[in-house]
Amino acid sequence: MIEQLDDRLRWLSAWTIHNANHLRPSRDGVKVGGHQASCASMSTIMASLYFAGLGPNDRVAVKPHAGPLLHAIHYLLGNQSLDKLKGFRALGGAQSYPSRTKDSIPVDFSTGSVGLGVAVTAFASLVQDYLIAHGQLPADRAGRMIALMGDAELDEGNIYECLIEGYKHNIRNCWWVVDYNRQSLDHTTADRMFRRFDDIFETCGWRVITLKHGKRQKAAFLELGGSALEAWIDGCPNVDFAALTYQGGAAWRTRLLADIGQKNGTPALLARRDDAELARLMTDLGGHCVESLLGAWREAAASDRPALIIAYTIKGKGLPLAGHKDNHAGQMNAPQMAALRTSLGIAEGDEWQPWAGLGDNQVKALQAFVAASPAATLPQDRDFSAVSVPRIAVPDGVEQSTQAAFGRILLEIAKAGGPLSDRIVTTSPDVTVSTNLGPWVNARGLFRRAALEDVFRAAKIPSPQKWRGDDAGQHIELGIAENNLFLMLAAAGLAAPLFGTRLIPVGTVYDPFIARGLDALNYACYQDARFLLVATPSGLTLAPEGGAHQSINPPLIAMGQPGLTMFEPAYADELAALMHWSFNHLQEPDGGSVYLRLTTRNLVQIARDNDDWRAGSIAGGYWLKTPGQGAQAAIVAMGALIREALAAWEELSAEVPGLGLLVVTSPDLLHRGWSAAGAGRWNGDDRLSHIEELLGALPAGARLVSLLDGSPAALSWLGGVRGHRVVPLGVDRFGQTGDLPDLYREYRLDADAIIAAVADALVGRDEPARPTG
Ligand SMILES: Cc1ncc(C[n+]2csc(CCOP(=O)(O)OP(=O)(O)O)c2C)c(N)n1
Ligand SMILES: [Mg+2]
Repeated sequence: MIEQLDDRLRWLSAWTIHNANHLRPSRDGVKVGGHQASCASMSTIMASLYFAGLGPNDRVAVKPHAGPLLHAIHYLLGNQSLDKLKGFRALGGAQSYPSRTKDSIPVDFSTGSVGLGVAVTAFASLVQDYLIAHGQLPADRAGRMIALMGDAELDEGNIYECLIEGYKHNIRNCWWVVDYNRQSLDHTTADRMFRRFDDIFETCGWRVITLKHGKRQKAAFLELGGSALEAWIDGCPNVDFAALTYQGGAAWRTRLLADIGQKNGTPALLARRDDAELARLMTDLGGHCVESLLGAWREAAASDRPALIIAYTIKGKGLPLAGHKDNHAGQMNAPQMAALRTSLGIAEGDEWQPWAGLGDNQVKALQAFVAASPAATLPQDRDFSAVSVPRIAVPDGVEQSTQAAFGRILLEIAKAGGPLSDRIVTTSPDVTVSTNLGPWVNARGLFRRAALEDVFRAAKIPSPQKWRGDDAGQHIELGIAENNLFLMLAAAGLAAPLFGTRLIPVGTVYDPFIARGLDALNYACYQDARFLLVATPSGLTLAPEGGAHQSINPPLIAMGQPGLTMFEPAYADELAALMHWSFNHLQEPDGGSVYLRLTTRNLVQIARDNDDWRAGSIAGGYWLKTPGQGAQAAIVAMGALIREALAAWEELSAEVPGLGLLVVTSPDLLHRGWSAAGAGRWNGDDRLSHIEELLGALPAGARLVSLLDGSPAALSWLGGVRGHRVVPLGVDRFGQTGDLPDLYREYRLDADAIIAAVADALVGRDEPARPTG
């Protein structure tokens, strides 16, 4: 049965790709693409897993370029429509790579950027254990978090960072199944890695199950001359094996006779098989052998220790592309597709019929088998309820930094107890203390499945950090690898749909090192994981720490990142309002994740005489000093530099009548609102965006001086909103060590620089000379 389903999957995946590339009319001449060889490599693995090996709560990340196989499985199940298959890689059709958010079939984890879809399963198994330990998931609902991966994914560094972290946390119920075809995109892979992966994974506590030979090969090895054949296969370089696979039976025979023809029994062993049978034998590797695969699933299921299953395969198995080193994006031509179709007994015109070419009884038996298989009851996204968010009090303190305020707000949440505090799970890549999460951890403890004593405390050695660890703890301590932070946030941020419990993940990181985990951050957002990212300290304001730690471009990164809303508050009351908003936003159906860019710089807090700032700061900005009638200019400032902006404003306000001071809390929200309002106008919606409203308070000819501790481009676009000329101040060179007065002067961020910029703008000195003539 599974062999027949394997054939169906291989056919349907190839046909889906063929249809999209060669039969569907093309309007633009752009190659559609798709990976027939990568699918054929994995069809037996997927057929045996989905139709036999999966448990009821197992979740699977599917190798990106095997996406068409997943669609084919759901097509056989009746979950995927013919229209979507025909629309593979077209707008609204089946996605190129499995997507949680855009595919209509259930996709447990999105994949696409290789390596990340693998590692996220390790973190998902950690999240599953966290939920079980916290009584939020019954232990008997635990499933395996499974990654079906290409062997080239083993080259990604994030795999090994995650392996180390997984070992530290003693993860379980995680399987990684390697489609070990020894080919990547460009070429065959290095022989020198043979058995190295086993060593690496075993060292990290994994069981390694290797499926090298299929049952045909195993039987042949028992024949006279078979052991010579086995030794030859085991010693054959990857590239030779691939080339011979492509060349086929006659080439295998010539080579084998030349290499082992003198061994006792081997010529007869070869002679008993015609070329086609010999080719079948030589490519009968473990990953194409249903019996071997079923055995592997059973073996892996026998323990909850993580398992690496190395399934040897042929890239393009069963297709004329098999083994060719260039087959990654290779596609069969029409005659080759027709030959494949005929070999499966599928009549022309019946290509999309799920069971074409099979007799009635066979079809009935297959349908019954599929209906009774694990694929018929795959876990769906779970229902979950929202966590109510209580009022968040503003921390006391005439002078405080946003980073300190963040730590105090979390501590108050921890002390207050209640649903929000119970669902928050914090995590940090070795910067828990220096991002001010320490007090929260003191209150809520480290998460450890096995209790961890606080040795320093027991020995009465004074320390502000009192960290016990047990399975009730709520802080997941990570090593320094930032990439793991984002994969952790991705997994915890999917707890609601995957496990039915909304977690509120809060991750802290140094702002410049967001860049270290950027693709994983993008990956988390791409699949709509929900979390709060707190990045601190930030900017040149980190003065003595120097240029390697001073972040410049994160505001631009955030503006370019869908699914993530960035704020950089200046005052503690803004932060409290924004955290309240964020905890709700990351739970809303069409909400998203939030990034708070915070600073260690103390600012004197301001007394508010009304509440307008609150709605404004959540919308991205507000007038701290409303411009007067006929104002000639306004200062626009963000975050830590609000102090310099205020000082400049005080000095200038007498001379520049009506001078305004706009506090921007989110260039990201303002820009998105502006773009959306522009798009809305095409559709007849004339509503103004928040920034259009705000800048509407200024006369047309007024000038803006913008200021942030980061790339000036994050605010310079403001000039495009209503046509006000902008002088953008900010950081566009690497920073250096220094104290704040020196650095702010050097980088033109101090009050004098702002005053000079306003003066220049008013007399037009900032304008380029007009062309003459
Ligand atoms: C991070 C990243 N880099 C590059 C690519 C482009 N890419 C897609 S598949 C692939 C090779 C994959 O080889 P392997 O994982 O062995 O898969 P298979 O042989 O099964 O196709 C590459 C380089 C990608 N998708 N993601
Ligand atoms: Mg490969």
